[in-house]
Parts: sequence; structure tokens; C-alpha cells
Amino acid sequence: MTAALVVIDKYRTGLNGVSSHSSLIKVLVLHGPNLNLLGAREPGIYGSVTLAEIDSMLVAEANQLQAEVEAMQSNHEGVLVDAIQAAKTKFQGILINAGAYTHTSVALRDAIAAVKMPTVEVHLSNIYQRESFRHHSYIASVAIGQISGFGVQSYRLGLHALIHHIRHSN
Ligand code: CA2
Repeated sequence: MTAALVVIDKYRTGLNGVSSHSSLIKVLVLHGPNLNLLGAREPGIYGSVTLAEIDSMLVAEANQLQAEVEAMQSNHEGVLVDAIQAAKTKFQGILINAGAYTHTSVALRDAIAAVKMPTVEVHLSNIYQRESFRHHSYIASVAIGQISGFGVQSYRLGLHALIHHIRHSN
């Protein structure tokens, strides 16, 4: 097989072996507990933007990058674990703000490790400037990177980094 054919095969098979007939990258965006309250409470820490506005911004941003995002929020750890396990068949990467589960959940960490999908961890606030219990992330060691402290821009930067990583790996 020639080198040119190998390249074409990569596009047809998609990254991570996901079957695809185009090179459109699909990213699963996961928001953890209480992030549905954004915009309504604690604007001093998290800003006044709502989760729906963050999701719309990510859809538009992905569109510019010839990619697609699908976003979901849950307050339940098991629902997030299920979503990560199911992601493999439909998505090439995961962008996650696991909220407080960042600091507590071995289950989320194990799910991300199990699916072996490139995952970027994001936080609105700078978790290292806050209480010491927020300084440890169970996600960080299984993520390709972490972006923390840039408000809504953390999501945007995280999406760019993830899509760049997916496009340039393999
Ligand atoms: O900074 C972040 O993005 C966090 O992931 C947000 C989590 C927090 O537990 C992490 O340590 C850092 C909390 C999300 C809760 O969001 C709220 C929004 C409005 C009102 C109350 C909570």
C-alpha cells in the first residue's frame, strides 16, 4: 500500500478507530455537578455566563474548527461515568469540567483511563488559588492537559487544544 493510501485510510477509519466517512472531529463536552447553576449564583467566582451560553459558544467555536460538539451536564457521578463509557463509539475526544467530582472521583478517573480517549480538563476558576481540597485533581493524571482559571475562556482554550491534539496525533 502506498503512503497516500495509508493517509486516506486514516481519514476513513477516523481517530481511535471510530468509523467515519469524513474528517469531522466530534467532541463530547461534559459538565459536572452544580454547573447548571452558572449565571444564577456565585457570579463573583464563576462569572455571570450561563451553561447554555457556554454550550452555544462551544458549538460556534467547534464549527469554525470544522468540528462538532455535543454537551451534557449531570449532577450524578454514575451518569457521567456512563457518558464517558459510551463516548468511544461516537466521539474522538472529551472536554470535561467535572466540577467537585474533579477532587473526589476515582470512578470518573477510571472511566477516562478505560476509554483511552484524549481528554482535556477545564475549570472556570483557578483551582490552585482556592481551598486546598481543590488543589488535587483525580482527572489530571489521565487527561492530556488541564486549563484552569480563565473563566469561559478555559472551555474555549481547552476545545482548541483538544482538537489540535486529535488532528495532529497518529
Ligand atoms: O472552577 C471550576 O470550573 C470548578 O470545576 C467549579 C466547581 C468546583 O467544585 C471546582 O472546584 C472548580 C463548582 C461548580 C459549581 O458551580 C456553581 C455555579 C453557580 C453557583 C454555585 C455553583
